[in-house]
Amino acid sequence: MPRKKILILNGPNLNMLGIREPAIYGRDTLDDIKRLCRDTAKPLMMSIDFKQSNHEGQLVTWIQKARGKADALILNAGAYTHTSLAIHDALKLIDVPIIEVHLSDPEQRESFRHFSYVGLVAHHVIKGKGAAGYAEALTYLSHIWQKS
Ligand code: DHK
Repeated sequence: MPRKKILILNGPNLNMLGIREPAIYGRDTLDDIKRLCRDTAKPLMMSIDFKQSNHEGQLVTWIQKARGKADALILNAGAYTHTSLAIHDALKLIDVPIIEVHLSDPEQRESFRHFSYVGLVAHHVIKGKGAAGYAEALTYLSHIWQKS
């Protein structure tokens, strides 16, 4: 069976993980999370493309380019989760499983983090599990593909 290609996108300020509010986001850096994803993906016969941008338009472009190329998308859109209709619309262009991931649990935080434009189109949401949530997203995908 060919390796499944997973696009993992990270939004604004996630490049600052490790330094950024560690009590909320943990001490893992984005490179640590990338390594965790690589290590988790390998035995699951998945290849990953792991990216981060602080720019909404860049994230939209990457989502558009995933059309017909990626087999699934794991997305932590950072603050754009709660604001970006543009990312929401781009997600509707791709016909693959979308897993929304958050390190923290936005619903346990300020009310302005409770609504998610990504959640309206995501197949599954993993939140509040820190870096381990990314690994769980990969495992979740392998389970849905095993069943199908
Ligand atoms: C990351 C962010 O940057 C916040 O803006 C979101 C999310 C929560 C996270 O928990 O990974 O509200």
